[in-house]
Amino acid sequence: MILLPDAGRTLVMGILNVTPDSFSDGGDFLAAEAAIAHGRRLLADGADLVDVGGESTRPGAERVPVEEELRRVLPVIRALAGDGAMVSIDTMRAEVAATAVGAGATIVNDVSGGLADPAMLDTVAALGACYVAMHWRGQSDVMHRLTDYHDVVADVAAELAGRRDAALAAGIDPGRLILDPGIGFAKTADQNWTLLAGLDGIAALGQPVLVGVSRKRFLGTLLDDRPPRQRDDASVALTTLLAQRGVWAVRTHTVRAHADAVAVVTRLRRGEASAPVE
Ligand code: PMM
Repeated sequence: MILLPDAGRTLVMGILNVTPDSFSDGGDFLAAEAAIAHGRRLLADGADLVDVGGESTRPGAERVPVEEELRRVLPVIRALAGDGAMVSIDTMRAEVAATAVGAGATIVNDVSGGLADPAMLDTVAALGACYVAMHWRGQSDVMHRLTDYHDVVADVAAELAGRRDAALAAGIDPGRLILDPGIGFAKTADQNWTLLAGLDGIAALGQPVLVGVSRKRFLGTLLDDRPPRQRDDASVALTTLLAQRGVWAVRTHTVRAHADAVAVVTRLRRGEASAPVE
């Protein structure tokens, strides 16, 4: 039986984009061997799980055919799961989710929260896999136009509650369901900050929360338009704050620094618990 991992601290999910056009990996890991080696490095650096994706979701990205998505991810999942690693599959397609779980993935990470493929929720329920439902309003080519919110925290929470209810109605086990506010998806830079500040509103939905901020554009906007790889220190700073707020996991490109940040937060918590009462 597949259980949701729980280490008593924030987990670190390492990103493995097996795509030629990922804005931050620049296609370095297109070849399966290189992708597998990178995945093993993420694990050696302290990743608790590796998120393997074969389709870019960066703003403006076009969809890839399902056969190509499978061709990219399957050898990588087989190798890493074969090593004993915990693997999630980053896909919006039920067919890819089912094939990936057959190859050893235990978590389906769906940035569309079940909206892109009507078969997704039933498929995940039948697989008995863990499921990440992210807040999403539309595909990457149109999402920049879908940023109208009355109150971004309340609206994202309400829309995610709808996805939670749909997932549970399809038969996904509540103990295997994770929610994600979808930082950078159909949100302006300011809306991302408001949402992060109001993350308690997402946690109040009663499910573990995953957050992905690593190298995202809103950090570039904050830092005088720095390119993705120069946003890593800011990403770690955010992870530190998110770990302090008890998120279930953070999704990141640079695992070592994020795992260190989580270790610091966890140790400091223990120190607080054992501090003498004045
Ligand atoms: N972001 C990206 C891709 N997949 N999955 C989840 N659950 N949450 C995210 O925030 C998320 C995701 C896009 O980022 P990338 O292109 O750097 O992988």
